[in-house]
Amino acid sequence: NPFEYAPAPESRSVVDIAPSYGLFIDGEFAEAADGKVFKTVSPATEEVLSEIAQAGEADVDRAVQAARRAFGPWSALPGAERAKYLFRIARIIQERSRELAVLETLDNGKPIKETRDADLPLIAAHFFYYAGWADKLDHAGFGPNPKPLGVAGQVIPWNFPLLMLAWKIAPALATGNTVVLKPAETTPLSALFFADICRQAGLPKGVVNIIPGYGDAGAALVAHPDVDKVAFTGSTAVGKQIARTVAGSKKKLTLELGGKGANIVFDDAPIDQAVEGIVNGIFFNQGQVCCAGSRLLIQESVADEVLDALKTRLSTLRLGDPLDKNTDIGAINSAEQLARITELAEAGEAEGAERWTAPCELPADGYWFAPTLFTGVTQAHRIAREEVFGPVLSVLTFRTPAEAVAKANNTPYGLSAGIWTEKGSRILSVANSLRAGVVWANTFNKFDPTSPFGGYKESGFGREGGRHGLEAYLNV
Ligand code: TXE
Repeated sequence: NPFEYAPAPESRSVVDIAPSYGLFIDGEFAEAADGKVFKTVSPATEEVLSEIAQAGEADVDRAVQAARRAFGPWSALPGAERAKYLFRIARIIQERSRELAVLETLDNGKPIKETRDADLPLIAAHFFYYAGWADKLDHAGFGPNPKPLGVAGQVIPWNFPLLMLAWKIAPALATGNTVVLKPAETTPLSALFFADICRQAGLPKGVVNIIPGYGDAGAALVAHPDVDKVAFTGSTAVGKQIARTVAGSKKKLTLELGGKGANIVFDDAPIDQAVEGIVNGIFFNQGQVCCAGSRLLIQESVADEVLDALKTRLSTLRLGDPLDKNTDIGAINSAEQLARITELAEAGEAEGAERWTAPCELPADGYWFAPTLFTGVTQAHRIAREEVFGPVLSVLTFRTPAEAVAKANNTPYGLSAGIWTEKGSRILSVANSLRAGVVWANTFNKFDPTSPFGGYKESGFGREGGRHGLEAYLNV
């Protein structure tokens, strides 16, 4: 029993969740115009955490109008003044990071180890980084005096709720835009706490508006005629729909969609290090990561060795209470996502791949999926082509570097890839041949606010992060 000696879970008491929350519009929390609400639950226990006002079309309109009114004065502030607000927000995030980490873990289901050590530090770093740009836009290489676009309508997913918010809001504010952001319906809480942080930082009202709701609210926001810029992270299907809505309008668009990343292990790779990277690549955040290394490509001569080491390592992972500091694998975010993962894993078996499941007990309540890998996968299998967005690794083999590259690129997606080899020359040649927005070498899932992130092909377009991330919010 892996839980027997586990120390006490991270204290839930550091976060005070109110029984209900309103929409954050024009600096105030308010009910939805039609009074609708929805519940957000903890995916690890199915306990209701809070009741949330559900935005409809009228609320979207109210929020966009508030952002429009705020745009004039906000964009007219000297960059150094906007920077002060962003620095203040970054510092408050740091001060409240324990509370936010516990909150995010409760609402999302991911291990506290991840929210505490990965999400929150990256979130604060993102605000610090873009705060630093706010007074230097004339020197960002876009020519003199680049101008903000106006009102940004931003729709984000549930896998990194507060980090995706940071990726969207920090560059938008630094460049002088105002924001209406719709968080995902299963993870609205950290965005609402962020609204409170905006108040704490004294951010002028209307500069940031947070409107929790479902896809219909996202669609209304994207279609609103007074929105100047749309930024979306989510499924490729919805991304395509948004592209159709925005087509022909004045709106600027960036899309960050799905992925099917290849993690390529060559025969000269440092195997122990590679195994850690493979585990991180697909089991971090239960595999609910757009840039997950969900396809493992192993050179044939080391395939058995790598798989043995991988199974041994996977057998040591602890699945369970996400608030326990020792937990490696938390809950799946929702019943719907669990159903999607289950369906694709069943398709893997039905199509003839061999399924291996890490030995672990699944808790009775909540949404859980044990770390799973499939061997004997061919390129035609659905689990080799479709994004599972869960803790499911598809293993393929290759003989030559050229074959590895061909297989890695044989996907409609192009977000991420990993290379494991001791040869520097091979890293360079393979990385240059991969059609992916990010290629990691001898590591995986490393993020930094200074690096642009985004996709090739159906993984979307536009870049977030780094200097390039500014461009998406400027007329240059
Ligand atoms: O995504 P949706 P879902 C992939 C992943 C996952 C699948 C489905 O493969 O299994 O998508 O997840 C809002 N107009 N990714 O259903 O529906 C929605 O309310 C405007 C990859 O959760 O795309 C939420 O806020 N907005 C991905 C956001 O879009 C709409 C992260 C994402 O939800 C809308 C998430 C509409 N018509 C899922 N319909 C990544 N790239 O990281 C829904 N939304």
